Amino acid sequence: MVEKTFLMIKPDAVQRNLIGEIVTRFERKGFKLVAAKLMTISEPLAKQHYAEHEGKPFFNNLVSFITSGPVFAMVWQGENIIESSRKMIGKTNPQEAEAGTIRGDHGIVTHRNIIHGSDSTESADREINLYFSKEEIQNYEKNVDYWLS
Ligand code: RTP
Ligand code: MG
Repeated sequence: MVEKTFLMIKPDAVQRNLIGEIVTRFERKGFKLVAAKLMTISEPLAKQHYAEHEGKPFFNNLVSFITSGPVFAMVWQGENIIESSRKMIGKTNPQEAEAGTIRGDHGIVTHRNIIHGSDSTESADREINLYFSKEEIQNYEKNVDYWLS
């Protein structure tokens, strides 16, 4: 099934010049970028985004980290992309994430783990709507051969 998911390059990876590296992985995989923006998340938006973790010991640090600098928010589209992108991202703790995954290849600590990805169709819908208006999401076909001639 063709799905959309919300992926967000976190402030640590923006600072470390990893936007291009990460976007390239999803492009090479064959997924389609349908929305993107560099933005700074407000505290209320951060709390809404991570509402499921409210009250947990790491919640306050998570909110201050995610609001500490620009993030690169994106919507990607593709077959089974929600599960597939979570696999490409790897486990929450980069030290447990397999080599070859984004967190496994580029991260060291859980509190600075490079990228966020929606974990279900419900979270994908919710998160896409939190960050993007309908007008900001593109609906387009790709035809590489056309643009090469
Ligand atoms: P994310 O939502 O950011 O994509 O990460 P995730 O699904 O892999 O992990 P999740 O359980 O949703 O946790 C959200 C973020 O909270 C931080 N965290 N710290 N035990 C801890 O110290 C702990 N557990 C989670 C991580 O930064 C994680 O990405
Ligand atoms: Mg999560």
